[in-house]
Amino acid sequence: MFNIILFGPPGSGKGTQSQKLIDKYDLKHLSTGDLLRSEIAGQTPLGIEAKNFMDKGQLVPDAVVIGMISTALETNPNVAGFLFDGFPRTAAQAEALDKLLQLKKTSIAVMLALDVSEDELVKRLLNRGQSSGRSDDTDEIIIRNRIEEYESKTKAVADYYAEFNKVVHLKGEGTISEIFDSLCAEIDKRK
Ligand code: B4P
Repeated sequence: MFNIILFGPPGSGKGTQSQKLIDKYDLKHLSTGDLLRSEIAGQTPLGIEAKNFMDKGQLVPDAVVIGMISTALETNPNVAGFLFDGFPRTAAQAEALDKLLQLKKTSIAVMLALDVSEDELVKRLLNRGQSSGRSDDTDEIIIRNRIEEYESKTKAVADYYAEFNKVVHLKGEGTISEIFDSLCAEIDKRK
């Protein structure tokens, strides 16, 4: 199996690039943001709990997202690999992911981290909010809160994988296809 983490702050292009990468490399896309939004749409107890956090721009509790990923790994036993998008977002999630992958006798090949300036992130998310109607994309205070959560809780996840020499930082500003090409170049070096 070939497993990748696509990493970066909210609005850095993880979701956008994931769609293109899964097509090219035939990977199973696991986006915790998408999984949570589908629980919210289905008005499940998990979705109702998660919505309270997401609407404030806060991270959803670790136990909730780790449980979702564990289920997703179990229900996809025969894939070529996973593309993790928006997960792990805390050190506890990173440790849990390593253990889950060990059980499957596999590991993370590389973490690709997209670097984007804060002004550009806010601009992109407000822009998406106008068309998507996503409640966490329409209010600049909530967007800034998400970026703060990233700075205080998520950024350290890159340090965790850096200890194993698994992190590559890439410029996340430029056209979508330029960024896609630089992601593919890093993946192709490792496949
Ligand atoms: P996510 O769904 O993961 O969303 P995101 O980080 O906001 O966005 P993403 O990075 O995928 O968006 P993209 O840049 O592609 O998380 C939402 C919430 O869910 C979190 O705040 C949290 O509450 C919760 N959550 C999710 N995972 C969790 C976890 N593991 N633990 C706890 N809580 C969790 O797109 C942004 C915009 O930029 C788009 O409009 C796109 O078109 C545009 N764009 C992309 N690339 C561009 C480029 N190169 N140039 C210009 N615009 C670009």
